[in-house]
Amino acid sequence: EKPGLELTVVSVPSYACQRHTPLLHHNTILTDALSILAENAELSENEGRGVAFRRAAALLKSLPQEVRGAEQLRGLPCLGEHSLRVIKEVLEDGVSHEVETTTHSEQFKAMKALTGIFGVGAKTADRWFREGIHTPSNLQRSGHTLNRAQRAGVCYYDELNLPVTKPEAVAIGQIVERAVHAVLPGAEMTLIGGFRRGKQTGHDVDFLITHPDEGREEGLMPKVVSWLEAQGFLLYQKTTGNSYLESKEGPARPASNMDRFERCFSIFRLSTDNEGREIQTGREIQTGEGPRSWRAVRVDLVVSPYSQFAFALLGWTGSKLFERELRRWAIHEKAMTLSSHALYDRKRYLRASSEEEIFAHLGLEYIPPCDRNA
Ligand code: DCP
Ligand code: MG
Repeated sequence: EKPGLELTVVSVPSYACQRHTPLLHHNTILTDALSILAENAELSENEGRGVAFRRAAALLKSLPQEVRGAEQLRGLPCLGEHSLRVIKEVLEDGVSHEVETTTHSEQFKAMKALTGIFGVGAKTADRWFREGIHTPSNLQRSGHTLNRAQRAGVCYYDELNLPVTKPEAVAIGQIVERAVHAVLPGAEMTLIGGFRRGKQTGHDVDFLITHPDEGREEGLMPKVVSWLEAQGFLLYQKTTGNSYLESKEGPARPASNMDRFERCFSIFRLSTDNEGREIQTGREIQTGEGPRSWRAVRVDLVVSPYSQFAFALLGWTGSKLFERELRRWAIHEKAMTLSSHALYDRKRYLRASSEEEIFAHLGLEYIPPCDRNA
């Protein structure tokens, strides 16, 4: 063995929720390759395969050094046969044949382009692909009837595929805060999702809203949405109601991983005009009709009762794989069920008012949001 190549890792735990995974890490070339294969598997609705690649990538993201040779990977968990093969190829040749073939494949490109339309999932995109529709313009010419979300998705396609910057997220946050305080004084708003994990860009901006007096948050979402609509901040919105059943023993046990909070999927109209009132993101959007002074931004709003706030915060901070790993840890290692609403030790509801308490209930070391980038 070549000297100096051995990683100074004694052991790496196998669940991503047991590890610190920073945003910036040492193995981007490898994780980019694995992420392409994960994405392709997800677009082909092969969830198991997607998760396997995501777990392998997450393991590499948590390593303290760059991997230079396959021998350094001996004894590490989460690296399946297929992932190892891809990693070795990239280490030896600089590229993986399978990754190259995938990124150049017509199907992958079309599926990415079509699922890049807001309101279009893998199933719909696949159906259209089989009909010979490969791009949003193919779709527009096809004469297909689109639903309201998809029409907005096509209309703002380019902008919604432009990363949302941190200053834009902050500007949106100021607007949402004004809305929330206008309709319910004392309500609290927290930035969640990727931006809470320290990301500098995102595909959307996510916010969690609550009120310290339990019950006051009920019916809050329609009021927030009406205020935003009246002020002309919304290009699109779809609100789904809270369908969560509560009993004296605490929130109902999760029937699935689906959240049942009051939720609003929206597209904001964010002013980018430096002459504009409060928002100064200084970004000019080019359209077919020339430049304009606002851009469309995807924004997700979630309302949670105060008693469930810590669970909602933990469940909505992500990353998606980190969340999945937390739930897997809870079930398989602790015989507990975790959701964005509650944690149950068999039948017993475990109360928590902070993320730290939830990690403690789960017997896990606390991992701060910036280290949940699995
Ligand atoms: N989430 C989840 N499962 C879902 C939807 C959301 O676990 N089906 C959680 C984890 C995500 C968070 O909510 O991190 C926000 O969802 P996003 O899709 O917005 O993901 P991110 O904010 O992490 O990424 P991006 O920067 O692309 O918005
Ligand atoms: Mg997000």
